[in-house]
Amino acid sequence: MSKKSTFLTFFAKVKIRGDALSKGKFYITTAIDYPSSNPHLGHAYEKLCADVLARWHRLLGKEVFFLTGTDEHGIKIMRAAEKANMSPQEFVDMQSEKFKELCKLWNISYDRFIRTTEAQHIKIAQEIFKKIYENGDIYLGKYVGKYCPDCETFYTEKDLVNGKCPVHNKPCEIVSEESYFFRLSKYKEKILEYLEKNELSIWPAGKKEEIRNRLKNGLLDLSVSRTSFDWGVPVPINPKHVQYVWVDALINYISGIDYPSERFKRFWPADVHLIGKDIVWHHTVIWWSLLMSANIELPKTVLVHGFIQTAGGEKMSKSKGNVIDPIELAKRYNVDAIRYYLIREIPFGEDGYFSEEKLIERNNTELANDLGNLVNRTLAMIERYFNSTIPSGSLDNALKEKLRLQAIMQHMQNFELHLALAEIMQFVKACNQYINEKEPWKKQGSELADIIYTLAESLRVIALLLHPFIPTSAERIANSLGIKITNFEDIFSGKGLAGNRIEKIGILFEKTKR
Ligand code: ME8
Repeated sequence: MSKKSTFLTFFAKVKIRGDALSKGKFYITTAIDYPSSNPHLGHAYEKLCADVLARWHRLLGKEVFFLTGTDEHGIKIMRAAEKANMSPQEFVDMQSEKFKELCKLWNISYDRFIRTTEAQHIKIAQEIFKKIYENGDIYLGKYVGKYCPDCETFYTEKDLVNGKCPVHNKPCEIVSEESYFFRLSKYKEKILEYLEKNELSIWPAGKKEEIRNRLKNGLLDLSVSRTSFDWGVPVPINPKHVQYVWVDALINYISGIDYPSERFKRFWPADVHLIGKDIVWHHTVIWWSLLMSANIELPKTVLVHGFIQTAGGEKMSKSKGNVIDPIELAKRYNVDAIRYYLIREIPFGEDGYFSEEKLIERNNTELANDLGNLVNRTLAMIERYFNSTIPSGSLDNALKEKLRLQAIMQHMQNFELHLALAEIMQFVKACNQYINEKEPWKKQGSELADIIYTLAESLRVIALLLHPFIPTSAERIANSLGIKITNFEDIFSGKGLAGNRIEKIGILFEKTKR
């Protein structure tokens, strides 16, 4: 068997639920953020997790569409604009740029950034509303009840905690106005049935249980229009009303892929709607019912990440004013180090704390020491012993076996991003240990060539596997070996690295102090 095919053969053994490497599409969305104030770390974290998944599926060879954006209507935005002495449109134009800047700085590889004030979105939001109305699921009534403007959500007395919004711990406003209602109650049984039938409809399973229990307490029809302000999508059947901002916002997931065009047909249903734990109800009960009413297929998975809290354990949120500015953070630290830290530190699906000390610690030990040293030692040896050209050699089986590719694939498939990353870094450690044990500086001839070739090929696999997590650094490693990162198949079926000239890349991760 030729050397170049050894990793490929190994890779070919990896079969995850039969479809890991299948071609096909992967459509992933994040929540669209309220630009009523500046982006916070929770927004950045969500985009980061989606980016890791999007990049991973590109590596698998899938056609990926990654949608993110801003949710620009509603009373919360209107009030924020008033406070800033601007028109709502001027205000969201300014604010949405900050979310785009966040994406740029954090290297978020979205395919489309949607804004709900775009004409195309408004048109589609109106079409869907009309379709649901024509299907007999919308009727005119009067809403009298409690509303939290911070989460733009209606609450019943039962939902409140000590009479206050359960998310923001603030008193709700009393709303009493003519409103269109959506027959949400009609879909209760169908939603329960969908939850039963589809294993991955909501992940993690605990969140699914929460929705099931809440549903069992009953389901009321939903007020889907407002008349007391006008910053929203006009209701097509009665322009005195604007659409409830959540109905308008949820429709972004289909307007973002140009419903009902060819692109929509290609990518819908969404494979993953990635969201935070406070909006699971909206993305399951409300969204699924709207889709069912409009005769549109349901998304495959609503994937729920945890919340990032401040060191004191408080939930971080704009309305609480305890936010960490992810734009400022990205200017102070290597973005790959921030990305690495967040994914490695917080078990995906659980809440986690952000601590600058821990960020620095992981940067200095795992990235600068473990990964940086492996890259620098390997490149330095290729330069010194082989005049900067990767030698040909045989791969060391013992080291190769330490790459638990199957476990990594399985973790990614199970949304255990933190475990996948931990596994990859175990292999990095194993490579460093390999150098220490083999002592290449004491070897010569083919023995030395085998060690160096093994290290170069291992670095190539490491660069590829780390690419979704730390894309800039992974590309630097790949460039140093004279290769480009495309996808697994290309890399594993491409020719071996022997004969490639290396480029030294300097320090991959600087050690930092606070
Ligand atoms: O809810 N940690 O917008 P949003 C992690 N516009 N994630 C957090 C977080 C934290 N501390 N705080 C918020 C909205 N998030 C709506 C969504 S989608 C059709 C409309 C997450 O700006 C939150 O859970 O309040 C949500 O997924 C996203 O950030 C946007 O929150």
